[in-house]
Amino acid sequence: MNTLLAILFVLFPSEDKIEIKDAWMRPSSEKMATALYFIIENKSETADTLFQVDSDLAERVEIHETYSEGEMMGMRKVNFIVIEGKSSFELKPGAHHIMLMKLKKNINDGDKGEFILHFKQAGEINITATAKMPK
Ligand SMILES: [Cu+2]
Repeated sequence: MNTLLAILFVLFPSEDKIEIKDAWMRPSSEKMATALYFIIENKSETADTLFQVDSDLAERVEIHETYSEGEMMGMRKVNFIVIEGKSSFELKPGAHHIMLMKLKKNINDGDKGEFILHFKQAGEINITATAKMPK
């Protein structure tokens, strides 16, 4: 057995504290914007924070929330999302989402995209999202 690997397993148990489910994004076109959605499940006792998302698909990636003030509906950038311990948080249309701006290429129905999610506790998590039309 690889000794380094054995040491790493002792230091970092492979038990997943954060699980990402149902990652999907809206089809869109080059130079336009689109949104990425997923469910974050925090299995640990302690809260974790999503503070950055990286992608090669877009020139800019931001964490957004949707807000309404009186008659006004809009969305704006937030710096992070906190997921309390033993709970889940859903990014979905009309709520929090990951905004992909200035797409580098078309995203067609069925296309797959790779993303790196950065959490304060869980570190980097790689996910794959599939493009599909919202229901
Ligand atoms: Cu947005």
